[in-house]
Amino acid sequence: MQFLRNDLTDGELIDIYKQLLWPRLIEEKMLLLLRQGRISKWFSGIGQEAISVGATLAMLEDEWIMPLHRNLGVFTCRKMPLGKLIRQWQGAQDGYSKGRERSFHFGSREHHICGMISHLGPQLAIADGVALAYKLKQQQKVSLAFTGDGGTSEGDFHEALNVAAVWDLPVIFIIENNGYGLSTPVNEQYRCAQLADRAKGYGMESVVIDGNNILTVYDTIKGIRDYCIKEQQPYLVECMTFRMRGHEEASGTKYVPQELFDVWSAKDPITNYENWLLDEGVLTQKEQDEIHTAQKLQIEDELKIGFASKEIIVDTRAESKDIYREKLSVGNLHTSANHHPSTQKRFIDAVREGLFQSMQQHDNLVLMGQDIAEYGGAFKITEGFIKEFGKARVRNTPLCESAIVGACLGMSLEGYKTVMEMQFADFVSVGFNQIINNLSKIHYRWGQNADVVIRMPTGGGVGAGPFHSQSNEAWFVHTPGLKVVYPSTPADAKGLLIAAISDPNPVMYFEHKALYRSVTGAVPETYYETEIGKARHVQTGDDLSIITYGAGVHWAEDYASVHHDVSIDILDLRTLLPLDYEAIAASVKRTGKILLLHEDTYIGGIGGEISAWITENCFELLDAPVIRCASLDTPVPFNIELENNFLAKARLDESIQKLLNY
Ligand SMILES: Cc1ncc(C[n+]2csc(CCOP(=O)(O)OP(=O)(O)O)c2C)c(N)n1
Repeated sequence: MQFLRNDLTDGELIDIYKQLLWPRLIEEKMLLLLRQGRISKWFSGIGQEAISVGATLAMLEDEWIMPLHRNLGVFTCRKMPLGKLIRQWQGAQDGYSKGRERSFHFGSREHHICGMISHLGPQLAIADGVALAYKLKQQQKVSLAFTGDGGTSEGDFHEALNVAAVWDLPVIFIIENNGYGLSTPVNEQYRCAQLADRAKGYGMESVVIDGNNILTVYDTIKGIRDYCIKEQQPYLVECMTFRMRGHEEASGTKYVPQELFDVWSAKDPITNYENWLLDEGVLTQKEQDEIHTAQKLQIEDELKIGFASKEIIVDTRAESKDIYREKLSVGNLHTSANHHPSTQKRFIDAVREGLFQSMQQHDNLVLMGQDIAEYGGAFKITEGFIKEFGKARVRNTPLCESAIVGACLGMSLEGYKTVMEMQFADFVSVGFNQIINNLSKIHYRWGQNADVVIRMPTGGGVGAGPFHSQSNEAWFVHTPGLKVVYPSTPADAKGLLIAAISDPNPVMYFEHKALYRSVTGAVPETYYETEIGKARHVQTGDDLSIITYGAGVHWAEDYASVHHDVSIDILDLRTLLPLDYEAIAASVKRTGKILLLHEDTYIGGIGGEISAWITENCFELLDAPVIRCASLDTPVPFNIELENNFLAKARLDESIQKLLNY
């Protein structure tokens, strides 16, 4: 192995040696502890240390890195104390995630390390978001993300690299090509000669390097970092290396031919570097022994700290509280005082006004979506926005929902707010993982918030067929950490959008397409918030309550306006997560007969959840079973007659009569 010292001093070469050796010795100790049953699981990076260490040392300390499960060297080079790391790996209260995360699935703002989720690929687009933030702030910085060879087969890899190229982002993508993805060898993973060749297809530069040579990795990444900053471009680096142990310790290495171990043992990154330092006279044998001894002693000391962690105190309140970041300032709430002056506005214009005023209010707010810039979005909500706010803040995105949600999260890491427009709520399915597993869980896992709003043009009734009509709010209500809002009036459309944007948590904002141009109402002209988590009592009645939201509110109101013989109480939920249980209970108390009405399909719709809650908590107040009126359990059909039959509205009268006559 050829080492090129360039202009590194002896002191710097020795420092690099210490940083390289440290994760190896830690791992060797961990493997011992694993065999003794003192730790439960270990993902080994033995043989690959030069990549994590060389790359991290080449970066500034406050540049974000997105590591994976074999990157202990990233954590140690960012000077995370080993004692606390051990607590983290044991699931202790005083680790980096309050006992909530395992192995390397945690991050730390202090160390500019973004914690991975198990799904691997999602890390890459977060790096895009961070790089975009650096670019918008005109900082001379880059972000860096890791992937394995296996991870390059994920769609997230393609999306993230494409976005980085199209947006000219200063991101370094490192592939650690260690020959296997779990047990799958690379010839069953991809067909190109080198993974770095893929860069050409994205329009970015790339290089293949020896990932076991610490000075090569360090020098290459340093140079690439300068390039990315100067040229404002991404770069793909393929580091050739080998995984010397199993995927994780329990899984073994039987599927790996012995010759490969022999070849790669000779290329061990630490022994080779050590020998070179000795040959060059940079290090004496005595100094090398001293460094080993000192590090081993330090490990023993840190182990004592690590294993002396306090017993975990289980506190359910703290568990629930930490799913959301607390909102520090309460906004200008929608009250009768700020109701004036108001103007009659269509629902769509209210959404637009809420978005526009939020852009004026928050300099750090950036909009992202397909066709939202010059074209103004599929529904023209952002028409004219680039004239006012510029293309940097109103960003057309390539067609890649997953990467854009990930990029929004990356922007949060650097203090930005983002609103992403899903062109149709249906398309969220291809961005699902980032929402469900990253945005929603990140605050609970390691205290980082996802300051992201996803606008979801939703619902049927417009003859748009199965993939432009779905009601999918229930998917998100089932995910702790998200907030789900769903306005039915223009005033709430504006107020809830403003509230969602000023909230530091991830909010799914559903806007019903059929209401856009069919509903008009008084909308205050000021910048105001409709409080998230509070239902609206639409009208009082005695015979039965309709608890509903979105289009359902209008169906209920229309019904009540022509059926004067029935006295109907109507509650508009406005927020589906968290639910306003107080308002629900009050409605049950008023009538004792509850109809849950929603456009979503019957099985698994939120009506089932609310019904269960009412039965558990308000049973004595009921005069009849809770009844659900929902759409049919079929996809949404295209033909308008079929769609009308599909929608819950077709069964509203029948459901009301059933309840009244109980
Ligand atoms: C989406 C997803 N599918 C499958 C897995 C299970 N899994 C964990 S690691 C791994 C192999 C990853 O291989 P590679 O990207 O080459 O990284 P390496 O482990 O070799 O460092 C697999 C299949 C996962 N974590 N996430």
